[in-house]
Amino acid sequence: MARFNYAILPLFFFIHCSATLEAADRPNLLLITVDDMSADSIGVFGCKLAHTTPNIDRLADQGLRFTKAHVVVGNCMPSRNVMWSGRYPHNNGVEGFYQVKNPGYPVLVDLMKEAGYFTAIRHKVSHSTPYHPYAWDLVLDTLPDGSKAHVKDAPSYGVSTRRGIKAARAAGKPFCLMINIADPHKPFHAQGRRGETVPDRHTPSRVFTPGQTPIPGFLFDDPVVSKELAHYYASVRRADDGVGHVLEALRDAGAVDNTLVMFFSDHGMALPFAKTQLYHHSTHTPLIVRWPGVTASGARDDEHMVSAVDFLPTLLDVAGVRHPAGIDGRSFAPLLRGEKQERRAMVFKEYNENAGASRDPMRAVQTKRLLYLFNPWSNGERVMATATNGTPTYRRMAELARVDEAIAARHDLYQHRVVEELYDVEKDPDCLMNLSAEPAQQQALAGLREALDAWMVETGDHMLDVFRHRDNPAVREAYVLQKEREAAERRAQKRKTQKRPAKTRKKKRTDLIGLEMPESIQAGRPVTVKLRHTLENSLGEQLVHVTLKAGLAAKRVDRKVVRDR
Ligand SMILES: [Ca+2]
Repeated sequence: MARFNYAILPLFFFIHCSATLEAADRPNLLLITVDDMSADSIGVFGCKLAHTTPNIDRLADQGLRFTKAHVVVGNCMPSRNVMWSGRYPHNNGVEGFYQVKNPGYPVLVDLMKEAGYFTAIRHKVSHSTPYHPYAWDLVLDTLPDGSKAHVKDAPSYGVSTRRGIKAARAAGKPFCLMINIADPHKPFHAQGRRGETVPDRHTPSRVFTPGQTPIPGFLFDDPVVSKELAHYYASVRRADDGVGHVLEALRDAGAVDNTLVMFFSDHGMALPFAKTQLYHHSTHTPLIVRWPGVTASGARDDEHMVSAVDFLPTLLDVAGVRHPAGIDGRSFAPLLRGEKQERRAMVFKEYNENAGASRDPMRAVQTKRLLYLFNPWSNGERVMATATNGTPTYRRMAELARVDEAIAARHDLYQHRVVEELYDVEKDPDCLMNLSAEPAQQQALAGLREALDAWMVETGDHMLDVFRHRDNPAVREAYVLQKEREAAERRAQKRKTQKRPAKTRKKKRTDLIGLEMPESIQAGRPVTVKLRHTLENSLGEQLVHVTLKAGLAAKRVDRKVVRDR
């Protein structure tokens, strides 16, 4: 509490005076998120594999589901910060995985606390607010015996929910509970680091075999991919188990009738072309809202496009709390009541940097039919750094690219992209056919560029100028280099402040590895580096990580894990 944000106190005062509902009249809010789950992994959202999500499907049957909802960002911390600030990344400052202290704007936890709610959170605490620890009344990461709950333990999410509700009741307040389930984030159920099957004591209520799993159209049919997807879908099922435990805890507490439940995923699956991208399956989120007495059972909204930037203003409306100034989102509360809303024909999407502070900025606008992407980082040489590079599926794609022309083309696109992409997401949701050069699409393309320009102006996006000069490679490159420098400086600063005191640092061994480099290295010629190492038996098996970094920004271009043979 000592670090409470002074900058936003005047806003709180304003909100306090204008609140229209008494705390006792407000519904409880139960926000359930899953991590890295594609929308179409869920039964009611069209999963081609049966039995992945019985609990989530049941929730959808009892509430309203939005079939055209999207998150703004394809990776975790930036995506979640959009939701709980109601601001796009370029306005909330959380463009990557770094903290923003004294952000100068209130987030969900501030606003709900001020409105009289008891606020509690399970998991993803540091990713759900601009800095950590934030002002939650209670963090639910520990079990009643004081031990830390395992994030892959589905029943523990029920335990956390029970504890949160109990604490809110003891405080005499309605609750705003955010339960962030860790599945199907990597590591997938029973999947080892190299894709092998390993023991996993957190068993889902159902597992799937490689032959059963559907292969997303943006990937390719291969035993390695199929095996990885079997691990993924078992993790989807384990996430669903977690949702079941959370909803059971709510039922047991007798709180179903006065609680709004909102369910969604923070972005798509952690495989190539989904997570860390802005493609359709990267951002399509399985949004479900069950608000007893308000949402109709089994209702679906296929008409309106809603965005995660709208979550905060919507929840503020539900709770009768006045919106703070400066938010980008717009409440879709009327849609919960089954009404219609104008200006819900498109959503805007934004990506800036990955968890390793590598910058590959992109912007996108999506309508019900079309998706337009602008990728200024694409210069023909730069390789996108993404978390999905570490997957067996990616390694298999790189391997097959050497012998299979179609996979080689996909691999090249994955690594280098092109500056502009246009997809017909109605016919081609996997985004396989770039239509940006099609004469028949030029009018639609111009309209989308115009819409993106207007959004950049309206929201004060720092990419506006480069977007307007998108045909000039030098302008694009200068922008990306500038952003890479800023990210590198931020990372250096973070390392400096995170350095542990000398006494706790282990003394490094410097005598185990020797490198033999050639006397001279010529561009374009292969380089042979000899690695000599002397490993003591006591160290057991070791893996050698070889990372190739480019330029002064030390941007990672490739990384291999080498096993001693
Ligand atoms: Ca995530």
